[in-house]
Amino acid sequence: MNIIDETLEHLKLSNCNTDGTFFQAVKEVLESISPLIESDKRYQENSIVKRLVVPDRQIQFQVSWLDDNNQIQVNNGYRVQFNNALGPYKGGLRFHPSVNSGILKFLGFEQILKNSLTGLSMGGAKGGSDFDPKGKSDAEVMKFCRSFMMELQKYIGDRTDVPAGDIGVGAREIGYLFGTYKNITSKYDGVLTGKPFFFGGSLMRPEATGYGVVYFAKEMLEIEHKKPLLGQVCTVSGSGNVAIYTIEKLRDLGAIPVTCSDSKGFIYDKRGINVELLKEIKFQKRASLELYLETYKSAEYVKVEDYAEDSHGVWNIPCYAAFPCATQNELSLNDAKNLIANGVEIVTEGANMPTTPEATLLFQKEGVVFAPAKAANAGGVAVSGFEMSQNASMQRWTFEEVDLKLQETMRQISKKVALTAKDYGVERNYVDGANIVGFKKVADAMIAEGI
Ligand code: NDP
Ligand code: 2IT
Repeated sequence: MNIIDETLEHLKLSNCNTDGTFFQAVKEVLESISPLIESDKRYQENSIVKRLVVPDRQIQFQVSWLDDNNQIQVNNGYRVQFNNALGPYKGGLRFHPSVNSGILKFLGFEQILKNSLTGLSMGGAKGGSDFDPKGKSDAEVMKFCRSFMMELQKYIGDRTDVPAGDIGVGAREIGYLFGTYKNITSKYDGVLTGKPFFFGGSLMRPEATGYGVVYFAKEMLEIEHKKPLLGQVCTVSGSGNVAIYTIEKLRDLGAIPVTCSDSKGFIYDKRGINVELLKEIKFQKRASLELYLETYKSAEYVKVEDYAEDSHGVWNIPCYAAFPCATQNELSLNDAKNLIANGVEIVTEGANMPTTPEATLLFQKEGVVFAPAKAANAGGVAVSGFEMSQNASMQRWTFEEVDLKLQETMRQISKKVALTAKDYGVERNYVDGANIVGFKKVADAMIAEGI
């Protein structure tokens, strides 16, 4: 048995759910890096693969808080500190009812390689809670965040572990979490990124993931000698932070993003989504997308209940470029078939692992350019890295400075990924390219640092 099969077997025996997202993420990475493991014995001699798939530590804690009716509510809180070979643990916090330790292990594992790809000094981590911010008052969100941070603050620090946002955690939550950390520790340091600008955040961090996704797609289209985004119809799923700024940048570059979605349904607006209205609905009103129809009666709204089986409505809309930006496994094999039948040329992942393994394989087999999340959405954490630099040096960079650095980061990642795929005999397989580049740097650091 080779080391890859041995590691996967070992995970199965250690009660890892083989149908879960963590196993899915690990399997993909290990399959990608097998040529590297075969060609360089150091990785086997140092048991790097076995060590990489086990988190350094997982913290689980109780989060009790008082709701607006003075009833005690109880949630689970987590932080998975996966690997710090390249720098302090770094990665977002997700507040969503579906959160459990398996999902956070998948996200933390992906984060190690993503952060490595940015070229910055950041290890990989993820955390969060099964708390659902939806429908809660600001006071309830604040009380939850205070209780969550009471425990989390024991394990984080600007040189130890630096959390940020993810699903359900935006500027409001980061503000409350930062305030609590500051109250408890009396420290005003860069312990969280994604802070609002006026108290230490980086300009462009809110936009960074979505903008970076579009910059990455642009680079990949150039590498592949395909038509640019200008004038092209694009489909986007999700309507949160990543989706909204993906739509905004697509519009700025002259593309026509025609869809967005949430957990209840999707909007199809042939003239292009009005991003200002979308921001108002989602950021200010925190309402359902159906509200879009009140302003644009000619747009279409399809409810989740009306989607065909094993299909997500957005992916039935013909497009040149598709951008899944909502959540994991939201683009199925059926969706991939529909997109291909409708002529899609490029799929760029904004969310983490939104495409199922079967759908990914089909895109690659059919020659669709497939830009994987850990490369394509690395712009968010890269600008988090820039925020850490600014906090540490007490400097503020301008929007233009951050934007230029972000564009350069996405360019460098796309080049490295494409070149590496070629060097390892898997030209155009950007999944393998990204996994090999990301892994190699972490693995070399782990060897150099010893056990
Ligand atoms: P938000 O909370 O801002 O938005 C999430 C969006 O996805 C919402 O439209 C939400 O709909 C939808 N969604 C979430 N869960 C589900 C679900 N189970 N089924 C259907 N729709 C769902 O999160 P972000 O935009 O920050 O994150 C989106 C994705 O991007 C995630 O995969 C995240 O890990 C990834 N990511 C985020 C980064 C960041 O900087 N924020 C950086 C890199 C990746 P609804 O409002 O109805 O719940
Ligand atoms: O998945 C991700 O890269 C994020 N949620 C952003 C993490 C960060 O630390 O900015």
